[in-house]
Amino acid sequence: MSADYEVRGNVAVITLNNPPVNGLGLETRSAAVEAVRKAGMDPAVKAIVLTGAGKAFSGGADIREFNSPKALTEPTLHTLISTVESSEKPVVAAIHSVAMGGGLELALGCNYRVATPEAQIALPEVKLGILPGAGGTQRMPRLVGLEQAMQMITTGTPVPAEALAGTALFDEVYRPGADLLASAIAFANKVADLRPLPKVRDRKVEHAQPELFISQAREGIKKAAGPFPAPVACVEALIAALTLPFEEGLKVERELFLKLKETNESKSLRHAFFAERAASKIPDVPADTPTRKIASAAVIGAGTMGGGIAMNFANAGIPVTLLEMKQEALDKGLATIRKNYETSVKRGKLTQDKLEQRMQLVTGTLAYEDIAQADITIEAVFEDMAVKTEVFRQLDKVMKPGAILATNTSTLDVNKIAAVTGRPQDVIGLHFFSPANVMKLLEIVRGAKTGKDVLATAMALSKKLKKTGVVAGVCDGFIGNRMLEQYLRQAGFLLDEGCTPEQVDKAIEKFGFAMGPFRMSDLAGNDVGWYIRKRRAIESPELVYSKTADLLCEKGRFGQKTGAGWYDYKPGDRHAYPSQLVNDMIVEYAREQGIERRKISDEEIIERLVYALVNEGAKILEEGIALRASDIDMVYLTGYGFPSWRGGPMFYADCVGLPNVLQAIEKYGRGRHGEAWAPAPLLVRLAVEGKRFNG
Ligand code: T1G
Repeated sequence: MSADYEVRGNVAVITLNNPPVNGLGLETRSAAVEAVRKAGMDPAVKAIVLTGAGKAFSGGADIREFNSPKALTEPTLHTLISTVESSEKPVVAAIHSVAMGGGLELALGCNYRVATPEAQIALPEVKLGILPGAGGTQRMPRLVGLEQAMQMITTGTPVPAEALAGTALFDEVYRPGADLLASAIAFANKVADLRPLPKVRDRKVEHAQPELFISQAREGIKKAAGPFPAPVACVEALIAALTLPFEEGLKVERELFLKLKETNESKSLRHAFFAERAASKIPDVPADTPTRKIASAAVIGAGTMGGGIAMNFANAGIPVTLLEMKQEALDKGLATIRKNYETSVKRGKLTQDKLEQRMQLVTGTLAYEDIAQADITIEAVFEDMAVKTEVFRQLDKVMKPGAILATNTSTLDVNKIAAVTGRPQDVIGLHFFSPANVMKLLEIVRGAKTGKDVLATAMALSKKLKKTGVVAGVCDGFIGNRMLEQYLRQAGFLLDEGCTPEQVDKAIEKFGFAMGPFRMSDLAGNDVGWYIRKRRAIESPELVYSKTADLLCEKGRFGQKTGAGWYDYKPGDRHAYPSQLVNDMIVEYAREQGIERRKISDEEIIERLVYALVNEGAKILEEGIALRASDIDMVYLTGYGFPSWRGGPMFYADCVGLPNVLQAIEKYGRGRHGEAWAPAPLLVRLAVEGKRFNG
């Protein structure tokens, strides 16, 4: 948590040293200011090199300090940067690996910058709902020009240093493998006596057509920003850089930064940043738990899910074998994979070479013996316990010792599946979300006997597959689908009581969901839920549903795949057209049930759908099925299209205030099917104690 100092010849070397990414927390800032001053006072020192220890120059301001007084405790990041900028001896920033956010802004305050070619350069603050608040919006356009600066600041996308080698940002970008520190010291010696010292603030921001830039930038960002205020503020800060003197531009940037920091959007995005990283931590599985090698995989079932899962392995460079019972199904599955890749090539997201490379990694077979040596198998057959247990009996017979046997079940009991094998410690749930090669979420379902090394391996694999792995305990629906069940029950009741499918969908999509429940169900297939409700009617007859979904399926309206569902569809057109037939069916059903339909507000629709998620989430948390509230948020942010600027259902409830959520739940509990609204004891307790789900 500091900055190291040493003098080599006439050059002072200051090394930021706050693992893992040299976040510019208070201690590090203080040590760095101290070191710059020390170098300034040492007559033997003619120049200063500033660099970072370990795997980064610096990942930026320490985001963990944002909600604490430390962020504004001197020396602030501004003080550190002005200390560097006002140094009477040249300061050279030597950048490797990562220079992001405040870390890059610190480098912009130096007189010179040198870098390794692959160093990732970014001002990613916009991804946290803020903007570069330590001069980045004023200095970056002075070095790389307005358009490049706007692209980097409004998207937050990292750029390798070598891509910026031709700009004034870097005085040197060394060849791969060069010794950065030695080169930087040599550079520092070379410029030690050059005066005046170059300062970024002394450069001008130029543009051939400033007025046009301003109008186009403002117009363009409004469309791109959606509900997020930060990108719009980024443009205003850049316009200040173009139109105002440096110091005044800094003031505009500061005001915008302080405003954005307090928005719920930014708090939500910062919450998600840490939630994603927290999810990979399993309290009783130490971070250094040995993991099993995963150099090959096999997927059982070449359907939509199986094919998508196989693509994840091919994308990660892991050879994968698809196993099917019939050649026709296998051929169809392999052809679908190739077609998916061809679509990516058409969209320019994949090269033809990459397509061929990935297809080389995907093979097919009809024989279990052929997959015996795979390090992991993932079963993705029909969602039926008898079918799945038969597959696991086969796998138990043929798979090599130590192979991980995973099931992609979306609701079934992983313990029952494990019980049919002689190796329950090797069995785990890996619940991918459709389309499996696209959706980031991976629910890692821990069986009662799943080995800790298997769990650690699954979490490491989720990162390798670029998924967000979230550990769930065994229950019907794990985390996401168990909560979705209550969400869909409310959606059905809303139809009975007065809504149409499009009214419910529009309301929740206005709240920010990517897709409302009825459009989503038409996409996934209404028969999926139909099958689950039939199973539930036997297992949990007390669970009451609106019958409209069953009536829909009895008419064969399974959704897009049958050209009709809650909505009507036209061939080749995925647009959902409201269906008079379905709307009449809903009204008729309510009449038969003696339900007096009423006008229902969007607010009620949103509360009933979102608080149904929150209430069930609280039960899941209390039962220990989810390890932490932020895990539940990650499930909904990465698997169910919950609006990212609201931070997930549990974080959103925290922002609304748990007493307000509880009050609404109690109100709905006094209405029709009030039994569905029995408040979770944890929610009641936290609301009474004035606490939050997310600590
Ligand atoms: N502050 C605090 N902790 C951070 C951090 C940061 N800036 N960046 C990473 N960490 C933690 C992270 O939570 C994790 O912790 C560990 O470091 C490894 O992270 C004024 C105000 C740098 C590309 O947005 O993009 O500067 O889980 O797993 O994959 O304008 O971290 O181990 O306990 O992600 O190698 C702007 C955010 C801040 C960059 C490294 N900077 N970080 O990726 O490691 S705002 C950012 C990243 C700012 C100024 C404003 C990545 C990375 P733990 P990791 P990685």
